[in-house]
Amino acid sequence: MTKTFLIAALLATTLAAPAGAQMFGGGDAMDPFADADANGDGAITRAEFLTARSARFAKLDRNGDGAVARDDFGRLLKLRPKAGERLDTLIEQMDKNGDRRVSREEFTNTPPILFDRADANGDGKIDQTELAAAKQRLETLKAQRKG
Ligand SMILES: [Ca+2]
Ligand SMILES: [Ca+2]
Ligand SMILES: [Ca+2]
Repeated sequence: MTKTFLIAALLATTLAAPAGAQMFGGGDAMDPFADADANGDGAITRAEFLTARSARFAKLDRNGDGAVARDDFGRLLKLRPKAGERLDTLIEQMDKNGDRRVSREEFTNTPPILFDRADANGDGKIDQTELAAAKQRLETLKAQRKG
């Protein structure tokens, strides 16, 4: 497993615990595949994935200042300091200019590693079987972290 994939997976799961989901008003913003199938044909194309990711940025940037940073998660981080530590790590990895904030450009320019991993047969879309396998891998990662 590549380091980059691990980071992407952590980003997808770090704040996905139920407590976090309530804080964010639903878990969709944290699920990299949620609502991605825009045309409802049961498969997620690369374009659909990228569009969904872009929309997710807007949800993560809760204070709407154009960057995802600690101040977007103030209340949650007080309740869950460990989530805050992980968030710091993720910001470090995605923050290319070192201002400790992940701009929309930094967020969306990250290669869609999760998509490429999930598209096991490389046909440019994630079908239901591949989606189930990808979610299973994320669950396994989460379980390992709780370890
Ligand atoms: Ca589709
Ligand atoms: Ca923000
Ligand atoms: Ca595929």
